[in-house]
Amino acid sequence: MSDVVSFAKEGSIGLITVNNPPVNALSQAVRAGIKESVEKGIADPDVKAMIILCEGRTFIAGADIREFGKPPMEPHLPDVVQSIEDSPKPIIAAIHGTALGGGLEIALGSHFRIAHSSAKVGLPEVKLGLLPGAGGTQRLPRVAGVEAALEMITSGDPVSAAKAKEMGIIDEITEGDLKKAAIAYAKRVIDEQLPLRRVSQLEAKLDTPTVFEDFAKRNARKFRGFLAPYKCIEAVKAATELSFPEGMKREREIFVELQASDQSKALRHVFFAEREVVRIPGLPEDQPTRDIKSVGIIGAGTMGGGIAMCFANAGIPVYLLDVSQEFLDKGMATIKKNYANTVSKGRLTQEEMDKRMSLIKPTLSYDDLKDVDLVIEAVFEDMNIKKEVFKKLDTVCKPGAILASNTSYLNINEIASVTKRPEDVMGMHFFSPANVMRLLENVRGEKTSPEVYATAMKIGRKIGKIPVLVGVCDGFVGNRMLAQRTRECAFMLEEGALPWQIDKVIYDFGFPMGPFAMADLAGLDVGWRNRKAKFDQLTEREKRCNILDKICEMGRFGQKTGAGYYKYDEKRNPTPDPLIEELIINHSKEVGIERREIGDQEIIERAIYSMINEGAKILEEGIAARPLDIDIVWIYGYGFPRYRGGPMFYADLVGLNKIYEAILKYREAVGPEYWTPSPLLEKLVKEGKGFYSK
Ligand code: T1G
Repeated sequence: MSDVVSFAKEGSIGLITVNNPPVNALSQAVRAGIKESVEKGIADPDVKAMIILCEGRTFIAGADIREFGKPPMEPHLPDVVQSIEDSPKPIIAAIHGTALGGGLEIALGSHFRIAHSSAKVGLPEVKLGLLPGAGGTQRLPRVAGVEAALEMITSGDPVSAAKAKEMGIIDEITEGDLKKAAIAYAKRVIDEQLPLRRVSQLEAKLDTPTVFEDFAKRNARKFRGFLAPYKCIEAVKAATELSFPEGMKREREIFVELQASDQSKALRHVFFAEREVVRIPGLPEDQPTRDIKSVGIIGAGTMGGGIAMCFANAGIPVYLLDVSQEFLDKGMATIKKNYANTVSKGRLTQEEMDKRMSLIKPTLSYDDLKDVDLVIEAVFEDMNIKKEVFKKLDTVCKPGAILASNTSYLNINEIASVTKRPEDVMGMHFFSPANVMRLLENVRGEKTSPEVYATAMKIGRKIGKIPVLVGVCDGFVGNRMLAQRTRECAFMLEEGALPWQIDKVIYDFGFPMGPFAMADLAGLDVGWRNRKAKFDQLTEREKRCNILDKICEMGRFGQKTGAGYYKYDEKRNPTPDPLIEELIINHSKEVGIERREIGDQEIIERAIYSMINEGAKILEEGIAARPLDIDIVWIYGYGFPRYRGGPMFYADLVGLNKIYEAILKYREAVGPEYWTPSPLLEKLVKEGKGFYSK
C-alpha cells in the first residue's frame, strides 16, 4: 500500500484512509492507492463495506494542480472514480473540511456520502479555467438537478454540508466523530442491505427546455470573455442528452481542450502566485516577526476608517486618531454605516458588528498610542504633514513599534529620515475601499529591517489582504504602471479616440471597467490634484494634454458630481456625453493634432504594453522582486482579468518579441520619452525568453 493511502479493517468494514498533506490532493500515488485499496476490499471476503476518509484538516481537495501540464499518469481519476462506483460492495465517502473538485467527484462515485456538519463541498475547477474532469459534470446534475449543478460548477463556489444535503449531494450529516459516524452508517447499510446507489444510473432531468440558454444569458456579463463557464454549461448539457459513457467522453474532450488553453494556464499560474507572493525571496521561512496586538491609525478619513475596519474585522483593537472631534465623529459614522450595510445584507450579525465597533476607539490624543505595536498613518498626501505626524509618533510610540505610512506614492525613505527609528518605518499602501480591496503594497524603505517588513507581510495576511512587498519609487508598482496607461489613454483622446471607445476595449479585455469610467468613479479631482502636484515634472506634451483639467474646471468630478467624462442619471448609470466629445475635438484642434481613427488593437497595445514595459523596468530596478509580484498587484489592485494571468504572464502569452516590436513602433509614433524599451525586455527578447522562462 502506498504511504499516502492505507487500507485497514474494522470488523467487516474496510477503511481506505488518505494521508497526503497538506490538502490530500489526488496525486498519482493517491489515485493508485485508492484504486488498489478498493480492489483489495472487493477481493477480501470479510469486507462487507468500505469507507473512504482522510487524515489531516480536510477531505480530498481535488486533483494535484501541480501535475497539470505534465504528461498524465495512470490511473486516471475518472477511472478511479468509476472503479469506486462499479464496486459490488458499498463504499461510503466520509467528508470533513472541504471536498473539492476531484475530491467531490470521488465522493459522487461512492454509493453513500456522510459529512461533518462543518464540511463544505464544491467543484472549483472553473476557477482554474477547467471543468470537473472526473465525472462531476455528469454526476452532479444527476444527483442535484441541472440548475443547481450549473450554478455550482460555473461559480466554483462550495456549499455547506447542510445545503449539500438539501441538494441531495450528501446523505447524512454528523456533529460528532466523523469516523465513528461513518462506521455506524456503513453497518446500517450492511444490516439493512441498502441497495447500492450508483449516481451514473440516475437521469439528469431538464428543469425547463431552455435551462441552458437561459442560464448562459443570465450570466453573460459575469462570464464575459471567460471560456470555461461556457464549456461547463456544454458538458452539463451533454449529461441531459447523451448516455453516461458518451457524456463522460464529451467531458474528457472538453477538459483536455481547457487544460491546454491559455486561460487555464493563466489561472493555474495565479493560483500558485497568490500563495507564493507572501514568501519573500532571501528571507528564511522562520524569519522572526513582531506580535501585533494593537494598532493605531492616524486619520479618520475614508482610508483611515477602512484600514481601521480591516484590523477590527480580524479582532485586533484599534485606536483611530484625528485632529478634531468632528473628523472623528464623521469617520466613526462612516464605519458604522459600512458595517450596518453588511448586516443588512445578512453577511454580518448585529452582535458581530457591535463587537467590531467596540474594538475601534476614536481618540484625539497621541498618548493613547504609546503602547500600540503598529501605527498606520493615513493623513493627507502631503509630505510635510506626514513628516510632522512621524516626528510625533517617534516620540510617543514605544521602542519596537512599527510606524507605517499608507501613502500611495510619497517617498518612504524621506518620511523615515525624520525619525530615530528608520528601521521600523515602512509603507503599507492599502487600496480604496481599504476594507474591501484585498491588495496591500508593503513598501520596504532602504533602512526597513527584515523583521519589520516580514511582520507587515504576516499581519497583512492576518487581516485578509494579499500583501506584496515592493520598493520605494513614485507610485511603487501599481500606480507607477497605472500612470503609463493613464498617459497613453489621455494621448489617444487627443489623437482621435473617445473615452467610451477606449473604455469598451479595456472592459472587453476583461477589466471590471475602463480607465475613464474608473476615473469618474474614483473622482476626477484626485487625478487633477495629482497632475497639479507633479506639473513641473511633466513633459511639454503632457502639460498641453489637459483634457482632464478642462473637464474638472467645469466642476465635473465624475460620479460624485453627476458628470465627468460621462454624464450619470440618479442611479449613476453612465451615458457618453456629446459635450465631452465636443470638448475633446476642440482640444485636438487647439493643440494642433489632426484626429484619426484609432483601432482597438492600438488601444490594447498602448494601454497594456506600456504597463508591461514599465513592469520590466520595475523588475530591473528591484522595486518588485519577481514578475509574479507585479501580476498579483494588478489582479488584486486593479482588476486585471485573472484568466489572463496578470500583465507579465499575459506578456509571455502574447510573446515578448511582439511586445517589443510594438514598443519600437510607438517609440517612433509617440516619442522615446514615453516608449523606450526596458533593457531587461530587450535581453529576454534576444534570448527568446519570457518573464517566466526558467
Ligand atoms: N493541488 C496542489 N496543491 C494544492 C491544491 C491542489 N489541488 N490545493 C492546495 N494546494 C496547496 C497550496 O498551493 C498550498 O501550498 C497548500 O496546499 C495549502 O493551500 C479532475 C481537475 C483546499 C480550500 O481547486 O481551494 O480537482 O503554498 O494555502 O487556505 O475534476 O487550497 O503551502 O506550498 O490554499 O487552507 C480542484 C484548490 C483542483 C482546490 C485550502 N481543487 N485549493 O485552503 O490552504 S482541479 C481546487 C484550495 C480538479 C478534477 C479537477 C485551497 C483549500 P503551499 P492553501 P487553505
